[in-house]
Amino acid sequence: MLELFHYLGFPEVASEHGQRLDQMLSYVHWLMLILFVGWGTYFIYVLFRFRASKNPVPDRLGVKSKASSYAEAGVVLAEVALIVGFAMPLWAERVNEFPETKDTVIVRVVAEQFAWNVHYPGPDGIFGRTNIEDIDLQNNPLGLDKTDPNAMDDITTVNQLFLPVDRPVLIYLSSKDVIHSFGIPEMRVKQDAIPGMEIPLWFVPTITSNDMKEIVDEKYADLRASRNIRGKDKGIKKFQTYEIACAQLCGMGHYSMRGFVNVLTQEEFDEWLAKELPTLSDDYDIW
Ligand SMILES: [Cu+2]
Repeated sequence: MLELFHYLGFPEVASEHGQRLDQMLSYVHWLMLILFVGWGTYFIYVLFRFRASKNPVPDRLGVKSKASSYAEAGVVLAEVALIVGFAMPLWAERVNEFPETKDTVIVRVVAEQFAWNVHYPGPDGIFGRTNIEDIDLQNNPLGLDKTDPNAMDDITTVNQLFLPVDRPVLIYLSSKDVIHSFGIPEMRVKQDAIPGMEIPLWFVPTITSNDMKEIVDEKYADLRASRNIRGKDKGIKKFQTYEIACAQLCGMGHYSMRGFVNVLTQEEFDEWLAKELPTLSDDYDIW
């Protein structure tokens, strides 16, 4: 079933919980397929079996067999098993069991029309204060208060989220204006960003952007070759890096509200951090 999903364009999975979520999705689709075929066959049988030409007089007693009750009970049991056994534990883990370990990467993401502002707390692990009055769309979209000592080592980026692989990521998501939705298809993550609320979400990326590029290139090489008519890759997009897609229609520029998630190895991530940090302390006004 999962192979079929992928053939139909389902994105690759690149997070820890994503694997289990896909597995559950596959079970749901198996159940739906069985129901579709089962009920469809039964419907056609009934149309034939009780056709008017052979049954001119209605039978007022109806069906006496218990078979359909058993079938329905079976369906209910299967659905309860899916909800209680798979869906609820998975969801509970997403909303109750936030990572609290030391190696958790904590980031704030603030959506606005039409960009994703990313805020890292820096080495001190404390987010600098932000004020509405300090917001300057060009130079300080987050309104970071530059007089706050905790803000000295903070890193901010626009539309670029850098994450190390295999470490839990905890994102505090909010919005400056309207409702947006933070979606990374490969991470199986999607969460509305709501003004006035700070909503936590978490996941563990398991494949770096570079590795994913290789996986996707390899996987789609044949498909691309077969569809490559007159030099155009028909409908097959090349993977560059993971993307944050805004999944709520949030205004005229919604289509352009695209961010990038760079999943790096720990060394690459440290390099990136080291590169960002001195710039901030040397020239504090670059924001
Ligand atoms: Cu949006």
